[in-house]
Amino acid sequence: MIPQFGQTRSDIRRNHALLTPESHEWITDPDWPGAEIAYLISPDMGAKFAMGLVRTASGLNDIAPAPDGIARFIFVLHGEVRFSSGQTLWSEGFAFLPPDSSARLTAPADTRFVLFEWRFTQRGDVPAPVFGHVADVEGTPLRGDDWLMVQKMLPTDAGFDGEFNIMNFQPGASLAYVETHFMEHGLLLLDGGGVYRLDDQWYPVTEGDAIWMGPHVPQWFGALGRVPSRYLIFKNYNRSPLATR
Ligand code: UGY
Ligand code: MN
Repeated sequence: MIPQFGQTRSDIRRNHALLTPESHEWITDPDWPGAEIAYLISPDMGAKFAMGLVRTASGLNDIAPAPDGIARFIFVLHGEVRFSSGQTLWSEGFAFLPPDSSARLTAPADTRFVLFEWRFTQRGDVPAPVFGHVADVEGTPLRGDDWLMVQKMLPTDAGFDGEFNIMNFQPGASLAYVETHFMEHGLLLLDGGGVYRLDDQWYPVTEGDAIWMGPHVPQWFGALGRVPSRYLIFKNYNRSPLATR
């Protein structure tokens, strides 16, 4: 890719987007002193959630919780993230912070993580925070295909309004059919690559690429190459399309 001639693999459309690293715009945000953030997905493009990559320059010290009503999910890519509630996460550690969480966040220099934020749709009691590590999450075959294992990082009970999964594809494995569903996705490709079909486009994708899939967008992935592919994926879940978000 030669950006000096104006090319990018990024492609932002009405109902989906591919966001590739060479086009990331890193900004500062007064709510995150010490960080640079590339917001890749936002309500401005039509999504009902935000997804950003956060990297620390000098480090983060005692970052305040999200505004009222907003839930957060944090997935550590590199370095260390500590919470005032006592937990420490390392690479591939994750945290779900419900909208009423008071946990504050600290991280040393050279830390990178993915940040999701969304307006939480409460049903019954607000769930407690969840902390964990991908290596400790059991995988299950997607629709019986053991070449496509899904690790669900959050419990599936009715209190949760979304799911965060790691999808693990053996080389050559693919989604069984072209999915079309009202739920949205935010995705970060962690390893490997392949071809992602979004609407009527087929995109070559590789590690570090991010994708927004809007409601109802036809979607399919086939893993290529000689190593397994993995992606982190968010999906609003457990709520009817008419539930307010
Ligand atoms: O959970 C999902 O909807 C998932 N199978 N979608 C996807 O990987 N694009
Ligand atoms: Mn899907």
